[in-house]
Amino acid sequence: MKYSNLNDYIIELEKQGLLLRVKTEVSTDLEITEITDRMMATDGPALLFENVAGHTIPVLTNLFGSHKKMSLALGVEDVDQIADRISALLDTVQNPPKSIGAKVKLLGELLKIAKLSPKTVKQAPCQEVIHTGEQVNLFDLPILKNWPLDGGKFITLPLVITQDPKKSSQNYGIYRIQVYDKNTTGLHWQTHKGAADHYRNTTEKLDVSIAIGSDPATIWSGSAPLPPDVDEMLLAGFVRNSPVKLVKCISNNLKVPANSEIVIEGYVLKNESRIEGPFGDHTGYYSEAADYPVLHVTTITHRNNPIYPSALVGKPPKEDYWMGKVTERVFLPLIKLTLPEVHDINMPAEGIFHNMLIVSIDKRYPGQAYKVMNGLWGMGLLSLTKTIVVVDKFVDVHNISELAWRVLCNINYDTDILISKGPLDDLDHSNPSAKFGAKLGIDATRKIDGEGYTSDWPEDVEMTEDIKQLVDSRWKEYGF
Ligand SMILES: Cc1cc2nc3c(=O)[nH]c(=O)nc-3n(C[C@H](O)[C@H](O)[C@H](O)COP(=O)(O)O)c2cc1C
Ligand SMILES: [Mn+2]
Repeated sequence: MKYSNLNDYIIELEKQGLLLRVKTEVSTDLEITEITDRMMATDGPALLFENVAGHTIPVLTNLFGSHKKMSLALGVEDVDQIADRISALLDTVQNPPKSIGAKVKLLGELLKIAKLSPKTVKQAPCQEVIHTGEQVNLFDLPILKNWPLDGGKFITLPLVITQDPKKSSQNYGIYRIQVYDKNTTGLHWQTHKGAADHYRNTTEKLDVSIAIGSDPATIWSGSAPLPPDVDEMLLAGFVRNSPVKLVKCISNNLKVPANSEIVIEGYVLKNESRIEGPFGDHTGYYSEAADYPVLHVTTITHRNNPIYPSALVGKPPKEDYWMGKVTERVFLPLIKLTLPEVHDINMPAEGIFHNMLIVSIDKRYPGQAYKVMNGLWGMGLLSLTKTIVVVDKFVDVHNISELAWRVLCNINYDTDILISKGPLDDLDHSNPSAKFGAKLGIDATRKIDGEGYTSDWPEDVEMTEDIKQLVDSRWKEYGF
């Protein structure tokens, strides 16, 4: 395990020259956003604002704002290493070994996973200071107003914890929180998210706890779209290589990461809602104000000297892009379990995740591109994807120039387009009947027998290997 808490990560960032401490007094009202936005745009360091007007708690921003920081945050050279560990594990489970020695090794691997399950502890740093009842005041926290037309102050990096009333498993999701007054907030869990499902299953009252600031793997795991009832803390434990320690909350029975900086405990009532938003969202537009459940805060606990982390979203790419890129890499091996022909995927920044997914496939039979589109549209939060573009395995999905060339050449608008239907992301503002609507699938693969293509598919323009070798060997002779 690389980091036992957020401060360990700050120390590492500083060691790597990836953190700046800002000692000048700054305001939580737009100023920190503008400074952070400029730093993020130039691939700058994380920022620790130590002198926040009206507050004693420092604010940490841009903690995840690049591929390099995300790798450092998850304790690896490159985030692909985590995907490789998942692939290796799936491989051993899918192809159980025959020899006794290898079987013992597999058992060892599985036991290691069991050891990475979250553990409950009795005492926790996040409960060093406890505020209950009249002492609860959300305005003590240096919560930012991010963009000029925002409806108020928003907590943008909270780990929101709920439990399905019908089950024992907890869900962890990052859903922004708007502060209404000193002890009530909005809770922006969107229709298709884990907590929204728990709320739908609630008859009267649902307990909610919110952990702010933990070790980076634990924070990130809240953004991972795991299937319902798969514990985000097991994923965090796997990434950290060490189990997450949880502690029971003071005023409800939920468990929160013990190493959190700040914890907000409370409950929501069924059938109580209030206007939440507008908010300068990760789409680059303000998301519309709409009704969301109201959190009644019962208790706030924190460390002796807490740090308040905040994520900046807005016109892409922002911090959510880098967090989501890790998810894209980590989930690729899991997508391949169901759709083995998938070679690679890319969710480009401009597509803000739900608007575009580009997928390359090893195509073997007619119509396979449509199988893959339909498969993806049936898979968890990928069901919200508005546009899916399918290309052949040899196309580099991360090279948008190559991709545009291939797609524009290959596509026949009469035959290669599928307009389908399904759920849409709550943040999609293009469709008047939000949350449900049209999707576009583009089959830009090479057409084969059985797909109604009657000519021979043209060859790529390429030089022969022998001429390349000849020119290689004579290169000096040409006198360049
Ligand atoms: C910085 C950041 C902010 C986010 N804000 C929200 C939000 O306000 N509402 C929401 O539903 N999802 C939000 N998400 C996306 C969810 O965290 C993500 O969909 C995750 O899978 C939710 O967990 P769940 O699958 O357990 O519901 C945000 C993600 C990030 C990285
Ligand atoms: Mn979940």
